[in-house]
Amino acid sequence: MKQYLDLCRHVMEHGSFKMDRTGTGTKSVFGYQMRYDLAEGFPLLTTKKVHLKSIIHELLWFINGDTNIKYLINHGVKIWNEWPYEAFKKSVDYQNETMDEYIEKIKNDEAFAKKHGDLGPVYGAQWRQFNGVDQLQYILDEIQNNPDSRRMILSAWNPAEIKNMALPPCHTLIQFYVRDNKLSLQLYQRSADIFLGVPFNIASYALLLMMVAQVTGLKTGEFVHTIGDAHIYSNHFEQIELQLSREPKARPKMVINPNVKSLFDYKYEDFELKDYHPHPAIKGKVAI
Ligand code: DHF
Ligand code: TMP
Repeated sequence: MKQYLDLCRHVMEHGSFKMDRTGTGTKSVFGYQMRYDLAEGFPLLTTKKVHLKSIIHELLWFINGDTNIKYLINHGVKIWNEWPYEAFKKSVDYQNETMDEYIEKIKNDEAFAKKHGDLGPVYGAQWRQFNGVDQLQYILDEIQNNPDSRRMILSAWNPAEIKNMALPPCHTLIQFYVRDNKLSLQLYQRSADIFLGVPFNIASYALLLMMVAQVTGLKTGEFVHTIGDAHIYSNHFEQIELQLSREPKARPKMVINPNVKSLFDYKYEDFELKDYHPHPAIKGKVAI
């Protein structure tokens, strides 16, 4: 996708060195915006293979209001493992378990999972019960009853609860917009790991937009992606350059089971990706 490659090029060329919380070091710019018209296909990167299964399960997990990694682990999704494991290592129950042993315990021991698999009140909790408010239901009601509204906002950033979260939300705020029977969504992402997080974030919010459009009877418009600190970690430069050297392929298509009528009824099997022919996957370390 040209938009993503332009972002990579922009940060590689114009980013300034900036140290960060993880001690890795980044090239960073402040403030950047991309637009994806969903009529042109599903915005999943083709310059590396992206693991869509993780993205779909993570999104269903958010929508269900879940914040425990047990659901993800049960479905073979590993992307959130590091953060609760780091918290577990600091707890009194830690007895030098490796990551694999920790994951086995989450799988097999209900009480252990409850105590040590939760990320705190992260996305799912805020989406469904921000101080008691079901923000997703509010958005659905507003789109149906008051589509011209300029108040269709969902915030994951809950200042009073940040201290209880394993990682403060990176995708902090979204706004919906309806015009000419088309639904658009804009994301404000405060902090963006361009190599690892961003390909997931683009596909995830594009999918959420399609899912909400289907259940509200609207067509899909644009996904607008606005970023605060847009950074490439110093140990991802090679991976980014490799992608810049690759020729992007045509965008794949996402087909969603048209029989689903409620946002809360979607299942993994309701999604089918077609015509995805990406370049090979590229590995990179995640900064913890
Ligand atoms: N921390 C940092 N430093 N960067 C992130 O992107 C990030 N993302 C988080 C939590 N903390 C983070 C949640 N999202 C991967 C992708 C997204 C994600 C976390 C991790 C990741 O490791 N992706 C690999 C493996 C994919 C897979 O196993 O499915 C990739 O190659 O895309
Ligand atoms: P920070 O809390 O210090 O900003 O660190 C969070 C890191 O995770 C940062 O590199 C951004 C990245 N990130 C994403 O890019 N997308 C995501 O969805 C998540 C959860 C994190």
